[in-house]
Amino acid sequence: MTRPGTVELESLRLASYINAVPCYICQHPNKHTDEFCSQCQAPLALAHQAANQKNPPRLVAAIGAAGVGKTVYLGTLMDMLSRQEERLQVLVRGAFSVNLQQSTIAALQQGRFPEKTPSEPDRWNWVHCQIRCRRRSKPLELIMPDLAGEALLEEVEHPHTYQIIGEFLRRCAAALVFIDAADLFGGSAQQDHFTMKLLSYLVEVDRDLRRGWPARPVAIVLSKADQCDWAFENPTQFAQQHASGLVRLCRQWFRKHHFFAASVVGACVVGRNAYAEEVAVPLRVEPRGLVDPFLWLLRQLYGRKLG
Ligand SMILES: Nc1nc2c(ncn2[C@@H]2O[C@H](COP(=O)(O)OP(=O)(O)OP(=O)(O)O)[C@@H](O)[C@H]2O)c(=O)[nH]1
Ligand SMILES: [Mg+2]
Ligand SMILES: [Zn+2]
Repeated sequence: MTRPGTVELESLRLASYINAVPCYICQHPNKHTDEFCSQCQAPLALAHQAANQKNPPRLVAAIGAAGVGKTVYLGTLMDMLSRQEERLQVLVRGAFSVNLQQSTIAALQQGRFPEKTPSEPDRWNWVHCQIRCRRRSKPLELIMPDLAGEALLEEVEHPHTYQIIGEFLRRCAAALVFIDAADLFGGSAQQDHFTMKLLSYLVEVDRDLRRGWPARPVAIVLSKADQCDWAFENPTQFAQQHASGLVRLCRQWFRKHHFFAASVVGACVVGRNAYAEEVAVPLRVEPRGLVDPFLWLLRQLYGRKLG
């Protein structure tokens, strides 16, 4: 018996690609009306915004284990930079790019940390920002998504689970790699191991010595440094002492890398949420060292032109 069904005519399928929008991350052609790429789930708003640009936006990765502080760092950094009037002016492009700073700042103002980033790619916040500096007439454009640490771990352990992560990291121009300084200080080797796996994954994605990751700038950010103040005094020495494997790997593979220490809050206490679970409660928002890694990356990417 033949079952009734609907078969899309080949001519109709081809017609739908005449106005196709190539995804900005994986280049897959999508329907103009789609919100997310059907292949990798990146928002098509990125492709629409980039379409009218002479200089296509460059991709910057912010990566690290789950709970390392990526969301808090990115949201606060974007909020600080978009208010700054001197040196460098940052303008966040498109309403969907504002979500990250809005939700982070709202949470911190209410005396809590923002929610964990969901693993589903269509729920990630993608920041597309325009950077104006004195010495350049043309603005620079960057795209930085706030990826979920759990999705990163899954992709690193089982490559191709999250196609979007592989495609994105292959095309990135630079990376901010986060490692939890408080955990390292507490003697945990987990952070060191995961970050080493993550950096090895980057090299696997593109190991070309001239254009691949060995030549791209990598800023390693020791996050939550408020918990171990001396990380601020000498971040490289701190890393050597508490994450020696990572330091060795960086020296071996990444020609342009630098260690930084950063923290968003001045201090935290342990409180309880509505389900009586223990959670960290930020006492004061007191950002330290947030802008330096970002500025360093920009200088590596744009050199003297940055001003
Ligand atoms: N002491 C201190 N704790 C921080 C800081 N930033 C983040 N935290 C703590 O780290 C937790 C996780 O921060 P997030 O920014 O959500 O971490 P994430 O890397 O985005 O995690 P995923 O979304 O799971 O990938 C927060 O809930 C806080 O408890 C900081 O600057 N200092
Ligand atoms: Mg997050
Ligand atoms: Zn895609």
